[in-house]
Amino acid sequence: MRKEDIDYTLYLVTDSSPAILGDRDLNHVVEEALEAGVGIVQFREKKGDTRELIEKARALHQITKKHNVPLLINDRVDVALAVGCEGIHIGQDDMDLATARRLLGEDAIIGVTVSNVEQAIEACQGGADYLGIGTVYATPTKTNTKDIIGTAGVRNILDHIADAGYTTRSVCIGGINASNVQRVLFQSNGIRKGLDGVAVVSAVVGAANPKAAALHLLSLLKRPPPFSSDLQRKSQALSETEALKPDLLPLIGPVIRAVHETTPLSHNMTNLVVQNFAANVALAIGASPIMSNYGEEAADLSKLGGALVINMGTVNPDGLANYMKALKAYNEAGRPVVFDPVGAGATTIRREAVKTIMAAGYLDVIKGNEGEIKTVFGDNKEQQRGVDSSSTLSASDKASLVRRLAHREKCVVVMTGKTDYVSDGIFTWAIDNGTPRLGEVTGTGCSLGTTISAAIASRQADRVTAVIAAMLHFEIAAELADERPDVSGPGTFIPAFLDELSRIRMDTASGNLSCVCDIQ
Ligand code: 3NM
Ligand code: MG
Repeated sequence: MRKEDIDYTLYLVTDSSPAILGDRDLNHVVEEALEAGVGIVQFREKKGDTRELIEKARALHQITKKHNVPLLINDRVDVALAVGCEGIHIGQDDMDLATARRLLGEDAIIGVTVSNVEQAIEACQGGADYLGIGTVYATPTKTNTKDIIGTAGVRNILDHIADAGYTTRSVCIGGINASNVQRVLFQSNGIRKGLDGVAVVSAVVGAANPKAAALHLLSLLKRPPPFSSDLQRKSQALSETEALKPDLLPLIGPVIRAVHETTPLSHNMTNLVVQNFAANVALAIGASPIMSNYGEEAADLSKLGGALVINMGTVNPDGLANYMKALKAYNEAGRPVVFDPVGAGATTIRREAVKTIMAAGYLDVIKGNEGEIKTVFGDNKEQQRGVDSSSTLSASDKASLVRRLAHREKCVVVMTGKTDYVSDGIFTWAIDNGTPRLGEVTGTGCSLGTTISAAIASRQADRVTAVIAAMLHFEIAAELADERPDVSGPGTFIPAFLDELSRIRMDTASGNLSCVCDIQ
């Protein structure tokens, strides 16, 4: 088989430890995985005498040859030579690439494990046939991993090797399974270079039915994830430099009208302080609110065509477990999720909660103030440069931070403040609507999350337009309320604000909206 014909989509790495393989037979597991469509197999055995390893590898090679799929040996060049299989996979502590290449020859497939940009460039330069990029997520299968790099780390590596002109094939590894594979692929892919596939151990070797597990993974790998629609379309259609920023203003009214006409469910997992206010805001804009913090309920609620708000306002261990359940349910249903990392940087617990939530699922919108967005951004070492958490950022730094986070997470990011910044990772908008009065009453930030959730539920195919429409609706209502003669302070502001939200909705629905949107 020619090297360029190798199908890396689903790459199987073996493990014979009882914790993963159990009492299954490894040859049988590999055979089943091959029947399902695995395109490359690595025999990875960290224990055992050389003779035994060669025997096992020979048996596996008979099986992989039948399926015309390459077999690689982890680390052991001698075993690969003895068996005459197609190649090896080496880690950073194994034999160096140049020596391995000299011993095995040009035709051998040699893959290299890399976890940072330097290692990746070196491996590409040295003529590796593919990169195994990891560790994506902490995994019980390999506990001595040095770096957990997440999808942001994978993407950073892909961007750098593409910039350096390499087209080396690549897979990622570490904690990949059916619940995260689509998101991992989607969020890892750089603009110019994507992954060729994913490598798994336990998701297939440890599955009760390895064939069914491999088939399921392949079916997920081959179809676009439910949350990718608009961003994927955009990043394919636009090159960063040529594109003109779209004018969203004509699209704002239709979003407000769509909420009015479809009455989308806004499922809020939020804190006690703001539940009542957020529910009233939802009603005022024409949405249907449900305030449910019970994760078990989310599976049913996610099927009702709405969107979820995860508001970390009063996070606790039970709450966190509930968020994760709901996030999973909404991701599986392909319905949008808005994340409001309230007080993200304030405590160690909250910083950890942000990481846990971000690793647990795909978030369509991340909305926070400057400090919160900085915290959400900051857990990526490579990208933290230039972002000093104690400083207040300049306008252009804010815009850039929001764009980079949206680009990294492939989602929409909102940074609220006197000027709000919104980005889809490609373009960034600045919104100057709103009034300081919003800061004088509690729950306005949280109910903005609710407003966004309703808009995005109605307009999932164009998330950034939905988000901006929601923000303009919300902030212009606040301006109009604040200007009213009957409003003299925070107390009178609240009912006037709810009235204006509702009035804008009704005026828009009847085609009579006229207001000044301060957006660029
Ligand atoms: N290499 P699972 S992580 C073999 O980071 C291996 O280089 C890794 O197992 C790396 O799919 C890993 O069960 C184990 O999480 C992956
Ligand atoms: Mg190794």
